[in-house]
Amino acid sequence: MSQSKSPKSGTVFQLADYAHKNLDGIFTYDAPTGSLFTSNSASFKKDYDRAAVDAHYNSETVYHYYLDEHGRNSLDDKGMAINSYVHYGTNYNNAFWDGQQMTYGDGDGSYMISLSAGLDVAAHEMTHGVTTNTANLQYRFEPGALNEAFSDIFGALIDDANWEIGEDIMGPGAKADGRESLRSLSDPSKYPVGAAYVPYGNGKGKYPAHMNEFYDLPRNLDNGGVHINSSIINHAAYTTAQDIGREKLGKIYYRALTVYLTPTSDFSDARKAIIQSAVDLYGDGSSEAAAAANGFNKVGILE
Ligand code: ASN
Ligand code: ZN
Repeated sequence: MSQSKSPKSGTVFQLADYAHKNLDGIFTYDAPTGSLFTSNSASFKKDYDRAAVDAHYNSETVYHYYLDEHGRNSLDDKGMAINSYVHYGTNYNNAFWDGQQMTYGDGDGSYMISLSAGLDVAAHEMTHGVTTNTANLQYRFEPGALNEAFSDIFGALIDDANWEIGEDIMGPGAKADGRESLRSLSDPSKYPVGAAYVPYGNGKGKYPAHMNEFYDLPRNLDNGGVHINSSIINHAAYTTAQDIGREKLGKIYYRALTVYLTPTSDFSDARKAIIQSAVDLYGDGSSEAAAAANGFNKVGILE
């Protein structure tokens, strides 16, 4: 937060943070006006401030994770500003990275509440920024599902209380329907996919946890299932973490994303990249390399 004198109303507080060395800053904006979030009081206590404070705080946490765990200075590793827009649209049940910045909806209050309240949501969107600047996985079919999976996996590593995505942003209506989170890495198939996707799967209509449940979707449905088939990779990562823990999982997957994967990498390429990353970091024949392979074996990606 920074403070400045305004000629009209005395002191104005802004969600603008210049305190991090070699970082251009962390900024949070009001989407309807496009201007930096401001308040006349340092506490930002108004209801309308809540979403902005959450986005600001969560993006700093994600920035610190990448810096402290991976030595990465912001999304581009060159200290680019971290910009977030809140209060986007009306009853908007989503958040997105648009290639340059994060945007969060308020939710409709029933299915979802303000999306910036989720640390895993912020981490998911910001990881899209890391991916754009590294592997740059194409956002369709298997490369797109990998892109989505890396966002979910780092979302779950950074918001490390559980292996669920979105548990803090589900609204009362969703919860009444048994939807406690958006996706689960530990048990993807506990949730149904949208009705439009069902005919392209095995008929059960659940998120897939194995290649034998892969959804063969056309490009015009979720870019060929990027948010659906990602669950197969999510579950591989979860399985590996059960063997070696979250920290080593993060090291291995970060190396694969930033060193080996390319825009057209598919699931088979991901298996190779992730096992190779484990070998690089922990050695050939290490238990970490075995755990990396075991995760992919579990979900039926065998070569
Ligand atoms: N929240 C979604 C995502 O980050 C929005 C989208 O589909 N682009 O993947
Ligand atoms: Zn995403």
